[in-house]
Amino acid sequence: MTPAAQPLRLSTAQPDFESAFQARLHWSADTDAEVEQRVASILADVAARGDAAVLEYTARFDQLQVASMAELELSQGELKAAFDSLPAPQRDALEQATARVRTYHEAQKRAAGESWSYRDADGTLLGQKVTPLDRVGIYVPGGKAAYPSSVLMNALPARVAGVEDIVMVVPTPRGEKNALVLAAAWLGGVTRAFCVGGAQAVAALAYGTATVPRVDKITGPGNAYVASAKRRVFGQVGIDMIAGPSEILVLADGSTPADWVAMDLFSQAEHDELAQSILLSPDATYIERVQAEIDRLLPQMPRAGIIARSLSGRGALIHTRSMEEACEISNRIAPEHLEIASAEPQRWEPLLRHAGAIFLGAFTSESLGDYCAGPNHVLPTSRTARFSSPLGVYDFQKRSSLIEVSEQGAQVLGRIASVLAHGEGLQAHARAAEMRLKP
Ligand code: HSO
Ligand code: ZN
Repeated sequence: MTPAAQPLRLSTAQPDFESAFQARLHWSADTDAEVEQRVASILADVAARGDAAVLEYTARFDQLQVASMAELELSQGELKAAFDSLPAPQRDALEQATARVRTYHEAQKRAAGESWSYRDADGTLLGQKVTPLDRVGIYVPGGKAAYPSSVLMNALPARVAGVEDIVMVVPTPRGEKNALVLAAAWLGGVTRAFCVGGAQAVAALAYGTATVPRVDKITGPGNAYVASAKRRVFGQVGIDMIAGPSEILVLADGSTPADWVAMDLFSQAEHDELAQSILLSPDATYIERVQAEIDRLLPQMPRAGIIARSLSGRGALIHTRSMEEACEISNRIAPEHLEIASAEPQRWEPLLRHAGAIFLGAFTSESLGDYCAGPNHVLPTSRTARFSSPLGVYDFQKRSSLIEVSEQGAQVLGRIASVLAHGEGLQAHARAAEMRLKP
């Protein structure tokens, strides 16, 4: 028997809307003290003993026992062989997704990732030089959350940014490799790959071992151990973000077929029992139709249990007074994925400010964005879209300021700097500026 999926029903007109709405949104990434302590000790151990510690943890947690780290490395030949072994439709789909995601990120680099400079009237040059990181690590989860699409979404922007070394780590319990993940690594331009996971993999990337090269930044999702390890190594290396459960919010004016919207709500719910799917609509009968489609479609879904628990535990169908009010509520939620299921998406898009990705119109299913439209599917979750952005080329670049002061410029800047340096009591600063003044 399929459990029922009953998202919370709310109406913005009900007197206790605000408290019920807040309670439903609440999600906390509370860290578990025991996880924290175990991760701290794994990190310290890998820092001290390197490969030997990584091998021991891999044997213990992944039941994968080998004599040396070299045996846990996947060669380029193995990655390519995995790609070649796929059925043609999977090979083609991965190649097409790769091409589209690469094209999108190339455009992103041209628009927002290039160096720039200008010259003052006195010939002083000021600007910013953009350079790629030298080496990055990509964490790829194993087991039920092993997503080849995520390998592409992490590796391709790094590649487009110009990162030379992309080191992938992937837990491989009992040595069972996922051919699609290895194939995506091959297409994504991963340069080295290791069958290692968990906090020990994050430690190996952050500190380096005799075999695993030390990286400058670690990206990619993982379980509570991986998230904790990423938080702890932050500062020694960069990290991308700590992702929470997936979210989708659909803003509907009633014009998109109700079964399409029901399935879009399922698509994020099936990721995780803690995923959040929300529908906002001013059309009460449409909300009833979506609930009816949820009931009709759910028994057909292999992951019905996860979907039902996600929708009943965290989902909501919210009746609003208008589309304008629905947009305001959406901004307060700042969802990871926002679908505008409307006949006039362009009318509402300008009202929507906080979302990881915005999908316009009935044909733009969120799932197309997860795989192949082009934009990145690594997006800010848990309301962080208020202040952060999708993973992009810019996450694999850094910026250096450029300053070339002309002799003439030094006369103007020298006087200003000298006054301010004396004010701060810093004589050497003042003298360095004054020495370049013409008498
Ligand atoms: N929706 C997920 C990404 C994903 N979906 C991977 C399918 N595969 C987080 O945005
Ligand atoms: Zn997804």
